[in-house]
Amino acid sequence: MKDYYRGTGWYRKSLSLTEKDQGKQLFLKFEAANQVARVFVNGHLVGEHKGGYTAFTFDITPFCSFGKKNIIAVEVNNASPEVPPISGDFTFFGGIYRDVWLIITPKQHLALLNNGSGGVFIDIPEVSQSFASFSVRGELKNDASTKSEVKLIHQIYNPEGKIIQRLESCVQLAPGENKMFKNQGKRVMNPQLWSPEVPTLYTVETIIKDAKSDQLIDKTTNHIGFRWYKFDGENGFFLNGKPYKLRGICRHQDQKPIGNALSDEMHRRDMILAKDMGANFIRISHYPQDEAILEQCDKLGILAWEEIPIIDMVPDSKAFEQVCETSLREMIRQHYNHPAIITWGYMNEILLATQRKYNKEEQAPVIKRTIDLAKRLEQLLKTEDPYRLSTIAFHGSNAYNEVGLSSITDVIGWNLYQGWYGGKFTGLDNFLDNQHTKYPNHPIIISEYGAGSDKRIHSFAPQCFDFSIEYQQNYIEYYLPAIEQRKYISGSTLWNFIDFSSALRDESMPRINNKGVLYSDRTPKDVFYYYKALFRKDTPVLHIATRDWATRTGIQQGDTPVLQPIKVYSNLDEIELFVDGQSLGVKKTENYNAIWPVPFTSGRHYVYTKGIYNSSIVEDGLNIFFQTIPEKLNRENLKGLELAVNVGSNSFFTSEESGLTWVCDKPYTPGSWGYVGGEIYRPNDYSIGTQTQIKKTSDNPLYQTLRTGLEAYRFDVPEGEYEIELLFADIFSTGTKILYNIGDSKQTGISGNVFDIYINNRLVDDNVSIGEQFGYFSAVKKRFVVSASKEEGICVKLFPKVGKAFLNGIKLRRL
Ligand code: GCB
Ligand code: CA
Repeated sequence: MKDYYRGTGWYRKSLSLTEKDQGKQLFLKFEAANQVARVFVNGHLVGEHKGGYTAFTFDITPFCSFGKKNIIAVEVNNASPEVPPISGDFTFFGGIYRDVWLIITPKQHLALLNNGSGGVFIDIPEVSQSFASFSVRGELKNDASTKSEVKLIHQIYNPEGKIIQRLESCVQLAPGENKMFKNQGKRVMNPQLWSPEVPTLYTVETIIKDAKSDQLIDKTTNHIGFRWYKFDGENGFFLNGKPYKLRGICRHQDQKPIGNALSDEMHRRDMILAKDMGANFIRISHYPQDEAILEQCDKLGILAWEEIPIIDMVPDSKAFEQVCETSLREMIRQHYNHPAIITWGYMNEILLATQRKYNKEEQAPVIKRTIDLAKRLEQLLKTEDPYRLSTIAFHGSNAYNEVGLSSITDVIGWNLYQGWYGGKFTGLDNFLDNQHTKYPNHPIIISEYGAGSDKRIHSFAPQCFDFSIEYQQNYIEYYLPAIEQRKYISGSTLWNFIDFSSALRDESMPRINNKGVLYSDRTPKDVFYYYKALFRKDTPVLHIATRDWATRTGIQQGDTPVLQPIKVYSNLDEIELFVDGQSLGVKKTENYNAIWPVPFTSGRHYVYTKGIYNSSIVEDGLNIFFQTIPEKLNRENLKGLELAVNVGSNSFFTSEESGLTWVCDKPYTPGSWGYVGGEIYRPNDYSIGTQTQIKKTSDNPLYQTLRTGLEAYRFDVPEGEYEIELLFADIFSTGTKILYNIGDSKQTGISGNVFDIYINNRLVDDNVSIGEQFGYFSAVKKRFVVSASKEEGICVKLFPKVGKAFLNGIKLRRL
């Protein structure tokens, strides 16, 4: 829902504690609750936490009763103006959505109240081929009313599981004392390095024992990795001393229809998919995510950038800035030990809303507080973690350089959408080369690039913002080589790995941002295999790129088979394609694909491809179900035909509900069918139709395009009885023409178009005013039974009375 619930929700749980638990210390750890949580035990407020994406821990011991039931109540609110983000292109699902732990420790224990962290931090100030140095720090807490003496032990295991070091010390703890420790390890000589190719992990076990009895009291385990890296403005990224391209993804944490409440295995599955695609880098966007993600990145070898969600604009609120600082500290402490993380981030497109909302003068104070906050966060980040770098993501505006934001962090991320939110693909090259010439020392990551796609939409003339699968492929096939070619670009993270929930978005799939290369259910789109072909050299990739369009329709001239291109993504040099057993020839791949024009007739066809990798055969095959639509209409080919046309569009649209395909529009020629007069409705020069949701239909894209100023729609059919269905939605509007402007619902209909409808010169409907009569942005179908005449078949004429006539779709069926 666009207007989803933002407010308070309550959770309640009873917890039975026995006498045995008395004398222990009890903690509740919430891995996350969005956005503000207040925790009560037996009616007492234990604590409050602000921030929806980081963990927090409370000591509940003083509020518990032993030998009976305890009531834990949690109030969570997802409507706080103090908690970042205040806006953003994703749904702020509320509530407790990650795991909650009850942790029971003895009175002496490793401190657990340090910003939701595990409490033990392993610093690795130096790593090289020859040695790595490290130390372990943390705090010990004595919650008893008596003093105590404990042994603190750290055992370091090598990747083979052998103890290579043991650090032991004795610690005296006064009653109630919280004591810091920092233990320096010995150098690890010739460390086995961690890398995406070989993600080698060492283990650090931290143990406390009673000094006298030697009994185990508390224990925690951390995994660490030894690697070093740098970003260079001229030469890009380096890992363990070698140039290394960061090939990455951005990932949101939701999955339809469960929102944010993914299980750990679902998080881990996403990282397995990323690894399978060949990614070696992830931008954990736009907020800290589940521990399971980081754990999996360490294990699989995926470098990571993790960030806190300060998005669009910094509001004038001290409380907000306070939460930003807390969230940054929590994120860093909670994920400090993960070798996967190389950079921390804290802002995304922070001048975007500022620029849109305010004029130049009004912007000054907003920009000032943004820069002040960025500087404070940068300092905090470096204090918290002197060994990692900082990154910030900008949208494609030079303002970030002008106001000085680009010189605050170590690395700059550019979110670039040339050829999507306006402009042309080549705008990407121009922007980047220009930036690099002007600021050659700025290390650059392309922190976002992407295009939406909807598997119901296909086109042989794909164009910007048509949401066709083919346009997304073209976009990505252009961007990725452009990024790969430039040595100075450290890497990129595509937007987005998976289609995700964005409540305010309309477009072709309302409530979904469909720029994913996987659908929300994690099925890969075909373009996933383009990435895989380009990213992976260690395995053969051969994929017929038409799983997204295996049920096809085509307009057929006479009896000649319909030629339609079939693309294969592959990292092999040469591949061959077969259709129904016939070879269509061997082709060399170019930019990891090859395309064949394939002749189709109605029915099922088996498409098969093969190639050779390391002297063994690699193959792929699938069935394509093809339906022809006659170009010329005669008595025979009309039988059983439902001729449906997506008027005002170059795209085929297949309804998910009925399975019917609405073919792309075409001009009328004698003997055939098509439109007469008018033009495709374009609100601006780079997109078509409207992006606003159409009510009363699930076939949004069909109604989102139309032909305006249309004079007639003709079908040269033989005599007989037919059913004609006309589809309308009045999508003309005032208001913004900016494409990336989600949440702006102020679009209002303006049309005032009034027209009469004639079919074969008979008035069938008069003074039709779609918007006025049926509501703007609302789907309407009008169906008529008509007799075709010998002279003109069927001719639907639209006569404007006020403004212009228009039509969004039309369907013909012989009765
Ligand atoms: C962006 C934002 C991201 C959006 C994306 C989009 O620049 O950083 O949050 O989801 O564009 O799809 O428009
Ligand atoms: Ca249409």
